[in-house]
Amino acid sequence: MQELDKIWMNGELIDWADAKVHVGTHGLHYGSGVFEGIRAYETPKGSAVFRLTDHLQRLHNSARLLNMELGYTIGELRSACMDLIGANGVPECYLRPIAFYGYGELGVAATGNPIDVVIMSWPWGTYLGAEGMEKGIRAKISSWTRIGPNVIPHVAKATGIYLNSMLAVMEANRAGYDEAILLTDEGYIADGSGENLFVVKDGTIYTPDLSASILPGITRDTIIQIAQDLGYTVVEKQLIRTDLYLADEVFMTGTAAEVTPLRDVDDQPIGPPGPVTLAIQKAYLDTVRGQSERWAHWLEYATTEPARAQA
Ligand code: PPE
Repeated sequence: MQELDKIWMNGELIDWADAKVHVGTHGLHYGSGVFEGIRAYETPKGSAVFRLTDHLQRLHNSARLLNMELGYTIGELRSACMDLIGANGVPECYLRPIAFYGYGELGVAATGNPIDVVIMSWPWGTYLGAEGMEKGIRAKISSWTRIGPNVIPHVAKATGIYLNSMLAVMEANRAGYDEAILLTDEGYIADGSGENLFVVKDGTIYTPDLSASILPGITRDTIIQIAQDLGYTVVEKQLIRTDLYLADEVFMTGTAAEVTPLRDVDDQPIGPPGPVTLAIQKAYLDTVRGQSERWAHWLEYATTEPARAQA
């Protein structure tokens, strides 16, 4: 990870090296935290954070589901993100707000533990590799089932949930694949370890509906709107693994992964990235980079004009 100058921690911008917690932190022992992943892009009008308010709204929702009082409004966190971008001077970066039950008592019930709220930022290139973005990645259905609505609320972007993702992606990587696809308890397609999934068949786009155990992805929502705008029909419904094997095109979406094509699933070839995936990938990248008037309202410009990072 490339270290930058500052981290925002509990209301203050502090030096990167000083952003520490005690080993007795509740969140470390029990995974009791919530987080976000947000990208800021360099655009012709300066650094713009993509759908920042929507991400912070999801952070608030996640916190609510873990009975966690963040102590900062969405507006305050929004200003904190902007201040951090300005302080670090890197216009194109990944932002990682995280809130967790802090140091106090140990024991599972977190009653009385303080809540620590932190925002980090650092440059993060392509999630699944530049080659993956261009040529497509290889994915494998995981032997791990996606956590379901009565296990941990999957609607929350909670830190503990990511053990599920970690096991799945490590299993896939060890077997020689780039990414894992998790199925729900009932066997329907859920999501990747860190992405939502889309299937293209006979010109129509399909994606698992929100009642499947998926994270309600902000990129997913973005892609649905962009695809409809481009004239495609998007159907949200339960999908099964053979829908992937027989698909014309499959792609994954996420803040980190952006729009990443899949070239095979479980060694069943899907082929090189197809026309629908490529059209949507281009429209998405144009949108986040401020090249699209249509979706300009999704860009929230950093208030301070950050200096370019020193090479
Ligand atoms: N599903 C999962 C399980 C997930 O983690 C993400 C985001 C998504 C779907 C897509 O959500 P959205 O970013 O709102 O479109 N994964 C984040 C974390 C990745 C990581 O490795 O850390 C991300 O993309 O930032």
